[in-house]
Amino acid sequence: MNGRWTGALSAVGISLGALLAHPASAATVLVNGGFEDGPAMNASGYNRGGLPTGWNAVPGFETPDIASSAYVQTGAGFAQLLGPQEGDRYLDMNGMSPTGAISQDVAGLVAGSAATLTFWASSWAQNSSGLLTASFIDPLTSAVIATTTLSFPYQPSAASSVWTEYTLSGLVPASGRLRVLFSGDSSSTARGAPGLDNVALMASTITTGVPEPSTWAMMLIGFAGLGFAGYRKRAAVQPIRGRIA
Ligand SMILES: [Ca+2]
Repeated sequence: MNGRWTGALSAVGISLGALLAHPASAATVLVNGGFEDGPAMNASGYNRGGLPTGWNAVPGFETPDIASSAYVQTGAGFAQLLGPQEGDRYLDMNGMSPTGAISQDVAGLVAGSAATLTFWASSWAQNSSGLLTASFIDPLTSAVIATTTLSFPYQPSAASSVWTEYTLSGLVPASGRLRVLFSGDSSSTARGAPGLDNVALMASTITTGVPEPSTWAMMLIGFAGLGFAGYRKRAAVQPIRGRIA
């Protein structure tokens, strides 16, 4: 196969590859990052032991609570607790006893691309100090790709508890999958782990389906190159036949 054919076929190959799978721009890929969807709240305005939609409980840990703004607003006895950072609900990482951990797996990401997790957390007023660990895990190998542990000091009142945004960055492993894991402080039984809300994962996703106009243009250029290479080959052969005749 001569160079022209190789080049033309390469162009077509790239185009077909782009047709089957091409990376899109970075997108938010987590489900229910604001913890707004999940089991119904009880009469006191919270859910204990139920999982938010899209999230998994991590074996070995208790399921965290879902707390809502109603919980905070249920009379003066709850005024020391924490309101949501976003929407009507957030997650109480204290869990039932003594702590909790949740995770969500995401697939179809571009291997080697950068992923950025953002989330908001805050101390619970009048609880003890506590820890929150956020991690990226490769679901296939269980390797820890990136992790950060945050400390939340004791706060005397709800007014002194402030939601703060945090970031975790890492590279998508060869599997194209990421597990986002949050775990509370397991060393304390004094309900010290913080509230968690408004979690988002920005990552490049591999998309399939109808190609974009630019992809069609690449394919047409590739096929045109293939036809042109065939024409040049026939044109180059013709004079040789002439001499033989
Ligand atoms: Ca929320």
